[in-house]
Amino acid sequence: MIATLKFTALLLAVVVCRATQDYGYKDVEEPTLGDSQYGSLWPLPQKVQMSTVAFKLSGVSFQIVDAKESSSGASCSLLQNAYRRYDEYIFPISRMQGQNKKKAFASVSELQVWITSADSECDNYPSVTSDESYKLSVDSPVAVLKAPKVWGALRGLETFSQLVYEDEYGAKSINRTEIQDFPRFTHRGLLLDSSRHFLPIKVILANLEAMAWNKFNVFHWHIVDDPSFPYMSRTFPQLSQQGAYHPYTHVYTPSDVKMIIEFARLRGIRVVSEFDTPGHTQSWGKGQKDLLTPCYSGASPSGSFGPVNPILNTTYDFMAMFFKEVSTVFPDAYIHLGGDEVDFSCWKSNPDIQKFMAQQGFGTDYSKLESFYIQRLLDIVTTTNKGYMIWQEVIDNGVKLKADTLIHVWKGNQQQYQAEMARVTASGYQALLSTPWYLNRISYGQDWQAAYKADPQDFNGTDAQKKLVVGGEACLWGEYVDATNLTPRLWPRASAVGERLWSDKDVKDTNDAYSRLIQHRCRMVQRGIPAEPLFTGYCAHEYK
Ligand code: CP6
Repeated sequence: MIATLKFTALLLAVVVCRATQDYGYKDVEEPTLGDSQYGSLWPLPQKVQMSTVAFKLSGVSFQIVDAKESSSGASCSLLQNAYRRYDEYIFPISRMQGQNKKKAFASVSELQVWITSADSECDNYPSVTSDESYKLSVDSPVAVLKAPKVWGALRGLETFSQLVYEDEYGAKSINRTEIQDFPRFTHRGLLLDSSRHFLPIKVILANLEAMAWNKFNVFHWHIVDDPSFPYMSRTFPQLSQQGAYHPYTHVYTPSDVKMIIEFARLRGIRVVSEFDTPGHTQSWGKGQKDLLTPCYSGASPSGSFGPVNPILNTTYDFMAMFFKEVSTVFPDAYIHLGGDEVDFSCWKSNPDIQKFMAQQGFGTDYSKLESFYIQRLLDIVTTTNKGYMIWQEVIDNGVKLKADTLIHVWKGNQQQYQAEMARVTASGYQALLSTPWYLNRISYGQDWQAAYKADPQDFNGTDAQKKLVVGGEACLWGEYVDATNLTPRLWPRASAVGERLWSDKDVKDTNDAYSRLIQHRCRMVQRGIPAEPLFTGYCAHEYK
């Protein structure tokens, strides 16, 4: 391993000299590549004590088992499932590989998983308050993973698998280690957009898997938008029949959605759906007559449609029925209601809307009309007992929100988004940051570093304000992304966001991160996720 790194460092030195030429782009320097004392751990746990004493993981007999004191065991399929998964990550090819059957070395024969709290939450859905903490103690002859709930056990299993490495003979090894770990932020999300391009279920599942490796815990499913409506609604089947790219092949059926939610649950990931209104709704209009505002050209309708029509009672009747369904299909306590980028030009052109504006005393301030719509929508969703998330425009327009609303900040440059985080939290709302993590944007060079350096609590505000920051989300908008390029565009750049949201705020040494991330990326590739390279180099497993 060390020899490999030295060789890579040499290569690096050669390339760094060449990178001084001006190619017309602002290049980000490659960090110095050395060995991290933390091996390939990613994201870095809160507290790690790693010794140089190494044990063999006996390939013949090593197993992950329930500790006998554990409050959860054989009947918990979430755990049994996870044991099988991690066993396969640790021994992907053959359990016999490089093994000395006579046990000549000190070895670790078991990882005992001990759920310490009386209620393991095995059959629950993960939630905002789920306890993801765990303690991991690796010693010979057994390693012990202690967690109050299954959610911490899942995180700890991932960490354990990351501690395992191959010695020079290819035998699985692990060092004596003590880890205490918990997340810095409760909301560590990833947005995928299945409207601009339909995302096949297996792509979504593969990325949920990769999310778990990076300790993400929220899948923000931007499921419908202007171009297509792939969500198959039981109440309004015509929405996807008319609005999807294809009514049978490019839709998510109720059982597809169920499967995705269960796959995510087994990995401690919440699924928060977004049904964005009143803008971004062109595809809704195809299957739901009179939902969208007819735009006018002069005195007559132009034939095109704008945002949801906010002046009709039928609109709110529809929304009430639609969100009642959505609230039962998606078990999470939160729904994302969108509210971003509402284009006023169509509303302005429509004489009925103009009349309504006058009646309501809105003058010509169309943001008042938008707020009127959102206010009524929020009242509807409140009756379903869900909390909501909303894009920042809604609060920018002055809508009154429930105290537990989450404001999703996505706009502006660094100075602007930091001011917005300060504003949102000063108003007492919880905030979620995405602006620096638009991974759909690409550039030449190491842009993971900019993502890595951004910090959601980095703004001028009191401690109370900082506490209102629940985390952030990496976003992969789908205009230029489909099944062919989604995964490598996302990983390992999303991993940088994963560490920022999980690890301590003082974990920001980019050289150390670089060394761990290169190995973490190779591990993702080895586990079957085509994560793109960070720079020149190779993965040890490529030659096996
Ligand atoms: N779709 C929706 C989008 C975007 C937003 N909402 C978006 C805006 C700017 C960029 C990328 C995506 N495609 N519904 C903004 C929240 Cl750069």
